[in-house]
Parts: sequence; structure tokens; C-alpha cells
Amino acid sequence: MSKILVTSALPYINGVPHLGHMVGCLLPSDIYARFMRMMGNEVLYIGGTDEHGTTSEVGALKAGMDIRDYCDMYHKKHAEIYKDFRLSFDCFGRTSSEENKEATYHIFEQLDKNGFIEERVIKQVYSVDDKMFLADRYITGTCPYCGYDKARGDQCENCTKVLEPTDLKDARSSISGSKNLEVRETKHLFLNLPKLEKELEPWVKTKEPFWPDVAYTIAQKWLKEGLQSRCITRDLKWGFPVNKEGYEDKVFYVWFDAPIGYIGITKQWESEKPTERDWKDWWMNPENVRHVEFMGKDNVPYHSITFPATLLGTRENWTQVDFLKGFSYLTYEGGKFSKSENRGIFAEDAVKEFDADYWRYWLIANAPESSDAAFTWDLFVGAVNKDLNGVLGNFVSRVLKMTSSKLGDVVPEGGDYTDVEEELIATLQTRVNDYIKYMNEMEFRKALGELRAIWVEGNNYISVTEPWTVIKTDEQRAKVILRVCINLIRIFAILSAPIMPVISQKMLDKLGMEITGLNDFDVRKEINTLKGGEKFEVGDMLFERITPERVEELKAKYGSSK
Ligand code: B3M
Ligand code: ZN
Repeated sequence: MSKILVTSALPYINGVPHLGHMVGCLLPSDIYARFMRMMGNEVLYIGGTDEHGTTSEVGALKAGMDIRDYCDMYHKKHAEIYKDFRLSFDCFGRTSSEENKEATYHIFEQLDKNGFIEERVIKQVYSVDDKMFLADRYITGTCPYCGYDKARGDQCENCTKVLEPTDLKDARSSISGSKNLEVRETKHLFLNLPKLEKELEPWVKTKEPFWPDVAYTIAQKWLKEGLQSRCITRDLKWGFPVNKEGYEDKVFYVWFDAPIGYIGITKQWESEKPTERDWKDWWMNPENVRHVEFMGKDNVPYHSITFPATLLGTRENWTQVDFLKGFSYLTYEGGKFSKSENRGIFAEDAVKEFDADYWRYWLIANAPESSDAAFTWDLFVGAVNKDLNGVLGNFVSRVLKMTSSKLGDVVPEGGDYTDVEEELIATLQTRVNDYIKYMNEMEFRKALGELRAIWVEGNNYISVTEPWTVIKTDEQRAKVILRVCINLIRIFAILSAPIMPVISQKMLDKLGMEITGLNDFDVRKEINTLKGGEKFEVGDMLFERITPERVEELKAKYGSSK
């Protein structure tokens, strides 16, 4: 048994998650955590909300709410949505917690003590009417290159040129619209990454065989271009006040305390049961913990360079990331998800339309692993009707109905296997081994391809053996076939459990059984679990078939390319 620490990037508090967020880190991390538990490992699965920063301040301002109330409200909302999606976090915490403050202060003090923090004076835009320094992207003006009049201070959306706020003509605050802006000099703290570069480079090299290309290439690119010191403080009110003399009126930058949030949230987890749990078992135990991080690819530089450097600079024995799984993006009907334009299905509506397991299956089978993936209603409905209903659901109901009507609601007994069963066992064992291998490697699309192929093997077996014909002449043979099929239902359920936990349990409920482990999964042993004589229940169909009329309704409601 190994200790596996699984973290999922902490979503910004002020956004409502859509399917792209779900598949871009949250869902794959959950599937991996569930799988690793079923493989008999000790797993700690950490998630939470990323609460600091200008976007939260502005969000609260727009909502006319106190920032803390605003975060409390949204934290609850995120937690509910993820629960509906069946994410099995051991702790879903917050970066604004006291525990995270403690962790952030400690790490900062170590970095400062070890000489990795430098003071610099920088120029920043101050909005006199808003009474605050404005982050670059909260300044709007006319682009000097293309004349676009809504260019942001960090970049022009129209011509994509990277800008300095002072480049903008007719600059104004995006918060109040005020043009009463001044450039002021202000003191800030920087993390001296160049000083850590020499240590970081060989460390990243050791990850080469383990990190997927997306992550490794991004990290390498940063190193090749040479690291720059990064400003880790901001002139905001919302955040952890900087624990250094002369900086008390500033807060830490959101990207400084957000990854430390994984540690802070583990401390929150300890606080729930302080006598039983110790956060250090996970975070100060690199020899015995495998740490796997899930995130969208835009978050990779922070997790492969900045955060590891932050931990290195403390000169303490932290658990660093062992495997970093980055994802690309999911498009919606050929475009972007957009709340403001009412395009795309957001997570909270998705589970109102269909059981979360439908989404879990489709999203992970089509995860944007090596490139962007496309969500369309036609693809989704096709997979539900064909894979889930046609292949898996049909097999289950056909087998149980046939057995029930011909032989009663009891698993049939007796008889011996023939070559067909021997071949089935061998084929399934190969596929199961591949499925487990791909899940271990977090190659989710490939894993799901195997899972689907395993379901298909069940359908092939019943088509070849034709129990409905055989029963007329050789009842004992038909009993063997149907018993094998009923055991296949159990096998399919267990293998599918990390992906569709509730549907899997529903399948097992029909047989009066529970989800068991996946470790050393021996098909010959598993296929003989139900030996005959056990009662079963035909029950309801597992999946609903989605009609063409329903598809049209969904497209109209959430937007489509047509
Ligand atoms: N909140 C960005 C994002 O949600 C950021 C991730 C933090 S991970 C420590 O994509
Ligand atoms: Zn421009």
C-alpha cells in the first residue's frame, strides 16, 4: 500500500464551473483518486476554492457584498456542485483559511530567512477615485497598435499585442470608469527565481520520464527562456497581510498563497480530527508519498516552476510534485463556454438534466488530454445512447430479463466451461490489465476505450453463445452461459466504479453485492464469484435513452452551432 496525495487545481471562487472546468482537472483527479483507493492505496484527495485576488474583490464589489460573505456564499456553491458531480474529496477547503495563512506565513519566513526574497520599487497605476492600485487587466483604454477601444492594460484582445498599462490611450479604471489615474512608485517583494534556477533545472530533469509532454515541455520552455523574479505582493485589501515590517498594508499575491493552499487545506483536514490526522505525514514525507497534481495547462508553469521553487527555497523537506497531469480545453459546439453570452452547459445545470455519471463517463472518455476536445450535444447523446444504453445497459437488462423469464430470479447453477468461456476469460484478462495500466498512467481516453471494449466483449459472448436458442435443447449449457453473463455484470460494475460510482452500485444492487477492490484483478476468480443460487432483481433500466426531440430542446436551451 502506498500513500498517494492527489490534488486538483483550486478553482477561482468567483466563477461558476462549466463542463470544461470539470474535465480540466476536477473530474480526472476524482477518477484517479477513486481508482487508487480501489487499488488498495492510502489516498488523500485535496481540493478547494482559490479565494484571494482582484477578481474576487471586483466580483464582491459588483455583487454589492462584503468580500467574506461573497466568498462564503460561493465556496458553498462550489462545494455543492462538486458533491453533485460525486467528487470524493477528503477535504474541500479554502485558500482564505487560518490554516493556509499559517502555512503561507511560515513558507514566506523561510524564504526570507534564506535570502530568496528581494525588495523592489515598481511603478503602478493608482486610481484616485477607486482608492486602489489597479491590476493591469483592470485598466481599459485604446490600443496604440490597432485602435481597439476596449484593450486591457496587460493585453489587447483584438490584436493580441502584450501591453503595459501606460501604453493605453484614454486609460480608465475598469472598476469605476474613472480616468483619474496616476502612476505611483511603490515597494514590493519579489521571489528571486533566478537564484533557485540552478537547483530547479536538474530537479525538473528528473521528472522527464514521468511528466506528460504538456507539463514537461512547458516547464522546459520556462527554464530555457531564463527565470525572472516574480512579484509576490499586491496592493489590495483582500488577502493575507504580508508578515514583514514595512509591508503590513500589502497582501500576498493570489498565486503565492494558492498552491500553498494544498498544504493549508491538508491542515484544515487535520483540524477536523487532530488526534487522528497529521498534515506532515503527507507534506513533509517525500520518501513515502507520491504526489499527483491535476490542472489545466495554463496552470502548469506555476506548478512545475514557481511552486516547486517556493518549496525548495524554504530548505525544508517538502513533498514535491511527482506527476503533473495537465489538460487542454474543452470547446462547446465549436466555440467557447460563456456565462455572459449564455452559451454552453454549466455544471449545476448539467446534473439537473442528466445523472452525474452520464457526464462523468462522456467527459472522461473524451478528455482533452493531448489536444482540445469538442463537446457537442450530438456527440454526448450518441455516446449515451450507444455506449451506455446500447452496450452496457442493454447487456444488463437482457441478461437479467432472459434469466428471470426462463429460469427464475436466481443465478443458475451447475455445468462446466467450454473453450468459449476459456477464450472469454483470456481476452478479458488482457483487456483488464490494459485498462488498469492506462488508469495507473492517467491515460484516460485509452483507459475508457478499454472499458468500452470490455463491455463489448460481454455482448459478443452472448451473441456467439445464443443462450435463448441453446435453452431449448440444452438447459444446463444455457445456465452456464447466463451465469457467466451475470458475473460479467458484476465485473463491469467494479471496473466502471471509479468513473460511474452510482450506476455501478445500482448494477451491483441488482445482484445484492458491493463494490470491491481492483487490486490483482483476476478475471477467472471474479467470473466465478456468483456460483449459483444467489437471488437477483431485474429492476429498472440503467440508462434513459435520449430522444431526438430532447436533443433539440437541449440545443435550444443551451445554445448550439446551428
Ligand atoms: N485558481 C486558476 C484556475 O482556476 C487558479 C488555480 C490555482 S491552483 C493552486 O484555473
Ligand atoms: Zn490592439
